[in-house]
Amino acid sequence: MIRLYKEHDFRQEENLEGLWDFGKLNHIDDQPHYTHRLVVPSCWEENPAFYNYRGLAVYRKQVTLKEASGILLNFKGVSHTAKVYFDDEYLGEHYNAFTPFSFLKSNVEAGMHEIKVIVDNRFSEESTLHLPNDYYTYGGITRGVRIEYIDNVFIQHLNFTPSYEKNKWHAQVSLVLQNTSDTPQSVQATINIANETRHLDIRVDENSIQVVTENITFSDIKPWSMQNPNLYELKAFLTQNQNTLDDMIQRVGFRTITVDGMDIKLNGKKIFIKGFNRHEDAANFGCSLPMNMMIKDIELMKDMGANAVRTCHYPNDELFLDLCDEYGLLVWEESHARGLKIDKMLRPNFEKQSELCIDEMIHSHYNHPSIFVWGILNECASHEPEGARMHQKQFDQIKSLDQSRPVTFACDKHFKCLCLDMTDIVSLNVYYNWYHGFDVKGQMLKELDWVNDTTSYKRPVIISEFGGGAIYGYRSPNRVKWSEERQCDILEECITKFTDIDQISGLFIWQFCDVRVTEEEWALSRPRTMNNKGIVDEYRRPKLAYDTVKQLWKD
Ligand code: ADA
Repeated sequence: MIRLYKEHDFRQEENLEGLWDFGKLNHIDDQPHYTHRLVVPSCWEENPAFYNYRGLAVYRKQVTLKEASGILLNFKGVSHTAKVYFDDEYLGEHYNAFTPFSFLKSNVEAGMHEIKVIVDNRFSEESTLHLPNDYYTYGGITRGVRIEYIDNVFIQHLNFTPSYEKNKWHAQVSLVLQNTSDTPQSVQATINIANETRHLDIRVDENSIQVVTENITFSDIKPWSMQNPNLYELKAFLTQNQNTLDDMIQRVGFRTITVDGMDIKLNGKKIFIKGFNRHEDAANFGCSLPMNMMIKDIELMKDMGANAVRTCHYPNDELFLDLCDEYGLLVWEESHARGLKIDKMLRPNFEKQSELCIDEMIHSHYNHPSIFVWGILNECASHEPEGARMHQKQFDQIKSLDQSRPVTFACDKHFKCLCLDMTDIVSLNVYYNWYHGFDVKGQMLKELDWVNDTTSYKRPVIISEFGGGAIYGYRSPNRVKWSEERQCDILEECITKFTDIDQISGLFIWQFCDVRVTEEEWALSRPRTMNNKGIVDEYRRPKLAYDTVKQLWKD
């Protein structure tokens, strides 16, 4: 399953999940030799022949068109670089495992065709976001793939921006149309949501993209909230001379997220975030989690009393975001970056790879009501002038794409960061009593004094990471580090003390589950070559801290 709901009633699409031909490649120009059949979506590391394979590989799939048509080849995620061919015609390349991308091809004739994808998960100077790290870069076509059949004028995006003024719900609906023909096209668009319908006559110039927006005021709306995550279907369809050309459905929610003084407000009411940092990683699935695993994770987080999840450190699968919309779980979605020092941020590809990730993240995830904040650049060089320039540039890019959500980044450059004033919400990664021994409340109050001295106005603070490691099953009466007991002690003290501080508007525990890390650079500081700070292990087996968190957050 690619999405939780049907995005089209009219547009024909085919889900291409299933077994694809697969083979390792030693060089990009090698003739493919298909030795295996691998499931799409999945990680090749789940096949015993490729447990630790970091390299090039090729996938192949045949598709049959019943009639001539334009096509969109839609990939939800390929880890980490894809080169896509259609009948051996090179369509293009995409970098980054965590954002969706599409290739368009007009006038494809009826009959059998071949899709070939060369996948690369190697580390190199050119790969500035996927590098040896405290999480694993898997290999493969790790999220869903589908082929969509389009006419020469089709709907590229359908965006929904809710607002609430003068006791009424309003929304700006924007329709992005693309005309792939060499002649201007006049079409009629119909937009329907919550018993409101609008008709628009639109002319789209040849080979161009046209954006039209419509402002609608509503009566009798059920808002989206954590307790009542009410969703609506926003539908748009295109006709030309009474013939239907295309359609698109987006599931949306009426809610507002605002920052007011030191408070984060959902629909005008102050909220306190109780969240987990969650990598997309599980035993037997790698980063390619099926829907039942996603639901299990959400149920476990909610069982512990959480109301939020941070997609550390990259955009998540749209299916997971659909589930968060339905379950009323708030999401801090983050563009892809973790722990980059200034030399890594100064690599030639860094800024364009980051910019593309942000662009694709916001264009594809804009409509999810569960996303309450956009995050960037986790623990990067925010204390360096050049690093600060790049933080500002990325925040400016986000604000140009979305003025409806606050922005933040998880900072670990304590007492020396240059970027806190660029945020709407300050977020701090602190590992009190794991990496450093501190008087938890005293140290946090000291840090907040520094935060308030270096920012132009007082704003909400989120503790975006805190916690400690525990090896599942390691119990010790002396409560030493790596015992489950010590993890409980650290979490109990931090949750209790941080919650007691008025300016702190939320907490994200590091982390929900144990995850695989790269052996390079990380194995010696990560027992099992895993990050073991999970509250559950990679099999979702709860550690002692599960009940500690549940008592504090749920009970
Ligand atoms: C950092 C980082 C996380 C993880 C964590 C840890 O805060 O943001 O990705 O590496 O430390 O486990 O030490």
